[in-house]
Amino acid sequence: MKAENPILRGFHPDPSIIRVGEDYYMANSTFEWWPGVRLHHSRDLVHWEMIEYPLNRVSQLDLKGVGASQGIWAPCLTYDKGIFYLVYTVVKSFYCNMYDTANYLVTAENIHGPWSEPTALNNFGFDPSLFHDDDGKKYMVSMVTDHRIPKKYKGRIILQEYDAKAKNMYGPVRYIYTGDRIYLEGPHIVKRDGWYYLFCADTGTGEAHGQSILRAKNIWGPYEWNENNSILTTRDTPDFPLQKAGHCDLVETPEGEWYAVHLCGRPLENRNAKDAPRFSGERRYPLGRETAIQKMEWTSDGWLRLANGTKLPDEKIEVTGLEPYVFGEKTCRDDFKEETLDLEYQSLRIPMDERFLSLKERPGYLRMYGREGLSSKFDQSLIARRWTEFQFEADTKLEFEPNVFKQMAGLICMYDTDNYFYLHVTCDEDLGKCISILKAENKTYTYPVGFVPIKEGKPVYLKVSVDHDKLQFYYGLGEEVYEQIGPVFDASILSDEACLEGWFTGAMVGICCQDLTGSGAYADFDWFTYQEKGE
Ligand code: 6LW
Repeated sequence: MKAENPILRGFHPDPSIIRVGEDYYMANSTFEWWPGVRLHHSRDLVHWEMIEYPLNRVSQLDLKGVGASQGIWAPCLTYDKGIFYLVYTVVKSFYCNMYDTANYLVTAENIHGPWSEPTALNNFGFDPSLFHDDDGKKYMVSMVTDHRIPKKYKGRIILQEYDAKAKNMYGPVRYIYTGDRIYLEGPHIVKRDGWYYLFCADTGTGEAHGQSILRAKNIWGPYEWNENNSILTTRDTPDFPLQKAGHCDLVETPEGEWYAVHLCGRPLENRNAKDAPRFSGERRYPLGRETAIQKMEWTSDGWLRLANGTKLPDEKIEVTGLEPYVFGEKTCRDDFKEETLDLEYQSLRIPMDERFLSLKERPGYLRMYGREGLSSKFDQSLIARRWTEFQFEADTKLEFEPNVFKQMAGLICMYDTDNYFYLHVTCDEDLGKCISILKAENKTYTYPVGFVPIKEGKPVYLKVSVDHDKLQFYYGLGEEVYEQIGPVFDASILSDEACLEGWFTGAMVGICCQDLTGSGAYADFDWFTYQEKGE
């Protein structure tokens, strides 16, 4: 059975994986998108199904006001004696070259929840990872970087004990890696044959990214450096289709095979890429950082390496010893007939509760109440899903009768609150109901087609078609017959590389409604589709 990389497509960075019996679970970062942390399930490491967001109550996670690419960073999922543990960082500000990085822990007896209220961990690193030792002790390993002093004190790894009964960190905080060789982050500890392995992402998360391993007989060190580090990287192979490889976590199958999941990025071969100098940020990755899987092996002298004998990830790997376990195909069309929203959708920073939308008010429709504007980091009425391929189409049908220019509803392709393409229905004092496109590129706003009047009282069909770096909108009035609107946009601006405030997420497509008058005008969405298109 072959796993085709990436196994989780579109914005799914910082994977953390566990096995519990026959089940594999993986957690990924969600940043400012609500609810927090995506959990996927698999039985065969090839097919994955999205199952849960463990941080789904405001009492657990309050993201109002957080900046782009802040919020939830690098969750770590572990399991010990019947309990699931999830530790993660919540970033709320970046100032003076410093992130504040508060760490939290939630637990559950069932992966589907309920997940506990968070315990704040008095620990000052980020990318926390919990390690459960055989003697019952628990440790938290995390990374500390001090950006106040350029090049100094960067990428250090700290270790401290965690007291599960008292729910607190205790004892000394010790540096087990002081940053002398390479910049390390995203640490995990793995124990095997009497060795403690410190398994870390190295050299940032961009095109120079890699994965390194160190080992010690004592958990507190000293840790021995592996002379083959980085054991996984694409930093020397710019033409390789999976770039940015690194930030791994390990899992062992019941048959003793080892696999690593890691983040990677598929570069868009857009006009910027051709002559761009390496690591210039000109090569763009609108699908964000995605999750891939590699087969690993232990060498006779007790080090870990890729089973393919190189440092380069495989695009496809053979998974052995596990029975195929396939999940039902998901349809690409959502008719909003269910009682709850599909798990693929996320909202910005806040839950989409009844203050923002209703699936009951008009059965078969998603009624979305207009709230704050698209720059708001507080109460936006918006749901979106990841772009998962370079070619796709998404469309929606909506009924919306705005009576002032401050009311808008439509279809959006967005990276963050400063970068998006928004095809929407609104109202103009002179023209009446009209359709328009708002483009935001790092806070520069334009209306490339102005305002095109349309008839009142008719449903509007809105569609976007994305083909690599080309993004084209369409609309139809009263019936599903589309005509092109607006220029071909450069889709690559919706990427970590192009957006100035955030660097860690990926492009999304969704629907939203704004009413800046505060009177709660609503739009009724009949359906939303997202369909990948083949090469
Ligand atoms: C993650 C850290 C990182 O916590 O990016 O560049 C953060 N390094 O490992 C977000 O993915």
